[in-house]
Amino acid sequence: MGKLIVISNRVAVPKARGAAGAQGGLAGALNSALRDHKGIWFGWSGEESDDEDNEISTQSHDGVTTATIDLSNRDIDEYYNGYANATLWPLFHFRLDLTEYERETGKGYERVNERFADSVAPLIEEDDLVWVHDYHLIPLGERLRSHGLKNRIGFFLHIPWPPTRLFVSLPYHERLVRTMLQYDLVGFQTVDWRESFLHYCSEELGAEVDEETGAVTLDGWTTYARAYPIGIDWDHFQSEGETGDARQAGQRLLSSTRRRTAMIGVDRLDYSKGLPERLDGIARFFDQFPERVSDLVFIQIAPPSREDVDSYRQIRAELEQKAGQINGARSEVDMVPIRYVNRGYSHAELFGFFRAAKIGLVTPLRDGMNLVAKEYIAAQDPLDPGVLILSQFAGAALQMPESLIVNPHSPDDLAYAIRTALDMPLAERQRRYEATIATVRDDNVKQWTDDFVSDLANTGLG
Ligand code: ADQ
Repeated sequence: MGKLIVISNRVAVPKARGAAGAQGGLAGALNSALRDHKGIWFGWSGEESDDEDNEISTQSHDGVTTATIDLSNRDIDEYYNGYANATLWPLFHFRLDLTEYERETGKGYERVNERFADSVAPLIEEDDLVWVHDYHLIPLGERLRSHGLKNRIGFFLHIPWPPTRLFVSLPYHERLVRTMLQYDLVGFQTVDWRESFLHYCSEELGAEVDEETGAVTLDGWTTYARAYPIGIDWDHFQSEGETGDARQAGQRLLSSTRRRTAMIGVDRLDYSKGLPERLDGIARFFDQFPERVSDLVFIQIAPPSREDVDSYRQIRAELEQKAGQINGARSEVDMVPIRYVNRGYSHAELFGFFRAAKIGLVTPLRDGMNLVAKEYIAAQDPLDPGVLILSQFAGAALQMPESLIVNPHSPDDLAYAIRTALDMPLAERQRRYEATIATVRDDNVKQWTDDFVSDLANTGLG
């Protein structure tokens, strides 16, 4: 087998020699797979440049080469903020109300995918395996084939796949899915998203579909669709948890809550994460159980993201208003019930916060997987574990059914789950924790990378 070529919208470029080893999560796992295969990671640098003939910039560290290109202002606007994040992201998270359909951004998306293909194709050699990531780059495999590439090419979708009836609202939906059928292997987070994809292929494209093996055959070419649930970087996260930073963060949180139970939420500020609905559930809890207001402090950590997209600015304003209203009505001179923090923290600090918080609240309206749910469980003390309240609409719910599963749209459901978690006896907390920890530990991101890459290497071509 040749090299592994990973292609994603953004690339985590190691800043210094050895830095790749210190990365956690997806970047760390991909870097370790790339090191094993002497690979190349290609994508957008995150920089803007209007220089017409801007070139690939490459760096090599520890056997991994990163290769990046800059994008023009127009490319960023149409491809990234436009088609990827104002069309595909909301549609794939079932939010037709927020989905924008603009011809120009669709063209920009195709243009940037073509540009990615033009730039990366010369770096790919005959036996290399190519692994494309996520919704920004769905048509890239087909573009690479048009450059004559006969390599094994795989694609992994990190977000949900919508039901056929929603998906057909996308202009040129057939064209987009036909490009996916030029890959050898297409991976989804869960069997549910895979099933929706297979349904679309058979109903809308008339492809021959084998539900058992995931084989989709159209025009004489076979693509395999399979589920590969992503996990956390267990070893890295545990070692971060043993640092002084983690302990200090946990102590800082505990000493500030003064015997109240800390409940925590950690999410990118994104409407798919169900943050206003979460605050509605907490407000309902305070209304229904007024005698318990003094038992609880809720900490929501939510760093802003994608602020150039309208719907993201709106969700931020809505959240600030809701948190302000609840706190205005419920605060005492020495205590506010909701702490809302708009910044990021290191994984060590998050570990400390998760361990100190006896309830974890992960309630997306729709989520491909949700790694925060797994990180929360990974950080718990086995002798005195906290309780995870988890949305039935996160991919993670399929793997973690022993969490307190809730409907995030129902404030009553959330309020009831919070009360159940607050009162849950130690024996039941331990039973639920024991039932969940093995999947969080064993189905980790390293295993996920190995599974996908080995399946891709062993998939029949076409
Ligand atoms: P995201 O939507 O970004 O990922 P998630 O899976 O929860 O969602 O991953 C977020 C990561 O960012 C976690 O590792 C978390 O610790 C970190 N993070 C969040 N808030 C943070 C903060 N304030 N400070 C520091 N770190 C923070 C997409 C899909 C998911 C899918 C992942 C991986 O939407 O469904 O699980 O990709 O495939």
